[in-house]
Amino acid sequence: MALEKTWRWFGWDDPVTLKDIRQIGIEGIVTSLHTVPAGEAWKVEEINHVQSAAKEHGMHWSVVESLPVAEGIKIHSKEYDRLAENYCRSLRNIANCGIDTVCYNFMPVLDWARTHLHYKNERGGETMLFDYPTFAVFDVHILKREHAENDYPEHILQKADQLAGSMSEAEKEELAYNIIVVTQAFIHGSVGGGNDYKRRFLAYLDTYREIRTEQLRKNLSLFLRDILPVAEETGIRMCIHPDDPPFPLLGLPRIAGTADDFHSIFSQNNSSANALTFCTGSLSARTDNDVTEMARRFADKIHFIHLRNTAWLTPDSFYESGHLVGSVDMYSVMKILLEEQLRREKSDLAGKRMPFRSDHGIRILDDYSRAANPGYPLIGRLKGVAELDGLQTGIERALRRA
Ligand code: DNO
Repeated sequence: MALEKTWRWFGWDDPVTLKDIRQIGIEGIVTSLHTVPAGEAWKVEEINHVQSAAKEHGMHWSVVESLPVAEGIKIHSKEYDRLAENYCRSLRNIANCGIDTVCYNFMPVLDWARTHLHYKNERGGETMLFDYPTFAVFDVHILKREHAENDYPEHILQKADQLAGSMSEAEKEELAYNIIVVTQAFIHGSVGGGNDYKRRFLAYLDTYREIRTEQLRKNLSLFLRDILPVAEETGIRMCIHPDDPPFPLLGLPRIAGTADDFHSIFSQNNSSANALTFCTGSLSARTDNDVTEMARRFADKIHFIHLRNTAWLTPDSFYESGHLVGSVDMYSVMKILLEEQLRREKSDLAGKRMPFRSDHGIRILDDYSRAANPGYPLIGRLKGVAELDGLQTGIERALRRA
């Protein structure tokens, strides 16, 4: 009944090798074709190359994270038909290579956002933090986005003014570079590096000028209308990843952060192809999200799981607090997930598998001597998967007895 243990691998440049991952006791790899730009179709040979490597190491390619959704799909541009067609072609090829689970997100321009990548927690480990006033510094004082100040409450703007006054030019540059490039580049970021990355970023934001919440919802519906039939036909479970953080940023709409959002997405098409990546860390970054209740409500829609925790430093900032400790009641969430896994096994449902990965990790010990993408240190994630696996082993044993 245990959930499948998976690990995000960034390909052959990843300092953590497939051999290392296998030693951890991982069963499935979570990865993407990181060199194929968003919007282009994935080729069978390239997918098979990764699948064979995973298999040679006693694992399999469990989940595609992500098959990126091009900006032209999110804004439903003139390019839409070609992009949607390529997306469907990729899905067919992914299915041909024996993969049945695909994670994607529908966040405009920025995938996830953090303002501090090296925040020291109380034990001296390094983690990531999102501070709303610092984010306002980035938007209002550094990018100087037109009318940005209309998108923040007064108390945040005041704090941002003070902060901006105390930051050096180099610190401001680093903040912008981290948000636009460092946290995005390794996951199919739209903007990329180079000297004029801020200008290009603003140009991307501008393409959303006419797109408010309802329009973005509509664009997601059109995308699902076109790709879900292919997912159904090929047996792929399309798992939308929650917005991270789950509230609007930069004046852009966010439409996948609350129970109501997911209800509206799933009520459009109730097949198992229209599914959820249950990311406890992302969902917990909103105090009105009851993460345990969301796990219960959407259990049958969950086909991929990211487990991590967050804690509030101030009412306007949260940090990643590890895996078991924080505002998410990980015991209750894990119990619900295992009960769902058991239910699927008993009812012999297709799509039984519920792969999870320890999402992100705190940088500790040897992590300081090894390069890693933000959030993906080896030892911190290894600690996470060990803790989570211990938790699931205990709960599983108790459920079986009952
Ligand atoms: C960062 C992650 C994101 C997430 C994708 C899913 O660590 O939270 O890269 O996996 O947005 O589509």
